Amino acid sequence: MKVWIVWLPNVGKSSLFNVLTKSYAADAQNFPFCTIEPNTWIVNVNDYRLEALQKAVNWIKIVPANVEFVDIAGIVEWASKWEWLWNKFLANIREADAILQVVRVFEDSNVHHVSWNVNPRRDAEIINAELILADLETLEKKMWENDKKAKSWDKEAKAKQEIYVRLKPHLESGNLAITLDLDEDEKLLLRDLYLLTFKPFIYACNVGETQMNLKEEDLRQILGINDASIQVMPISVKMELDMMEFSPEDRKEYLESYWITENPTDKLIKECYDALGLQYYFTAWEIEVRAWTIKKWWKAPQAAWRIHTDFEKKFIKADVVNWQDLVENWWWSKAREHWKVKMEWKEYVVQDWDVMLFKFWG
Ligand SMILES: Nc1nc2c(ncn2[C@@H]2O[C@H](COP(=O)(O)OP(=O)(O)OP(=O)(O)O)[C@@H](O)[C@H]2O)c(=O)[nH]1
Ligand SMILES: [Mg+2]
Repeated sequence: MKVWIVWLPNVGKSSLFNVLTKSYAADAQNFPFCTIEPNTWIVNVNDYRLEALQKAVNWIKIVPANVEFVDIAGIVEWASKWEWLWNKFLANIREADAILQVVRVFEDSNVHHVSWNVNPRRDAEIINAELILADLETLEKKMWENDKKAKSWDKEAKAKQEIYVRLKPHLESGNLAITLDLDEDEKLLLRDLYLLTFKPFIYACNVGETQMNLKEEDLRQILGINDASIQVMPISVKMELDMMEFSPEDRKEYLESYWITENPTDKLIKECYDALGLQYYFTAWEIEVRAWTIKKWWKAPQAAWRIHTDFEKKFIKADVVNWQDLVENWWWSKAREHWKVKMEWKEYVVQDWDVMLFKFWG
């Protein structure tokens, strides 16, 4: 699962990439188009619950979930007219499972802005207009092909045609495909277009240190984004860069001096992970405490499949305990004694706080 970091040039995309990956893998310098070739890195989804479980049961190893980030070249107004750069961008970004937009909100006259002044709402409109234009082009091509099929009474093509006809004016009025009102079946029919604005978006507002306490509503207002399905959060890349070499304790103290209690990078990584429609459950057995990535709403046998493909068919039942109950009781047997472990069957929908132990045939 890949999250692409997108926005105008010189806004801090590569710096954010370095911060998220705790590396200096991406070249981040003070000039536009510093990045041309994509940088890719797999990042752990840190979760305090894994550490709590590890401490409680005293096992050696933690295996967290992970997510892949890709840092790319900036896009500019009329990017679609710069053919070589634009085609490269499009060919790559279609692979993205979610798009992380890094918005420049911080003021710093030493850092050049491609539009000369800081105006997040205008910039958001520029970026979205380019993405929407690309989608319109894709849609128009597809409509043309699909109309031919629809004429020959292809049922699916007919259904698609109806959706396309609604989508076109929606995009033309400057709206993202993801904000079109569609039911689940209709959404499935749109999937094969790989539209850029149909992917989940997360806005990371790169703010100055003193703006870290801006609320989500304030940021939404600054950006002019009302849709609740689009995540918006602040991060100060500069502050994060300053903390790169800090110990966890120093980092905590530094953040607290700005009244920040939650680790902003961990929070952003988790937001991206959530936006991908993913969640995890835990296993805590033998030598390791581990987070297993599954899709939201997966049932117990599918969750078992993540561990081994055979396990879905061989699934009998699962012992399920809330991570906190396992931590408080220090061990499965104690948790059982206190009636904290439930037995669940095939239809059980796995929850984000579950620690699971599966029983199989054979
Ligand atoms: N003051 C300040 N400067 C920042 C911040 N984030 C990034 N910068 C600076 O902005 C400049 C550009 O940063 P990059 O991370 O290279 O930006 P980019 O978006 O990857 O740029 P391109 O690859 O050219 O599109 C660098 O000089 C950074 O040090 C920030 O939060 N505050
Ligand atoms: Mg860059």
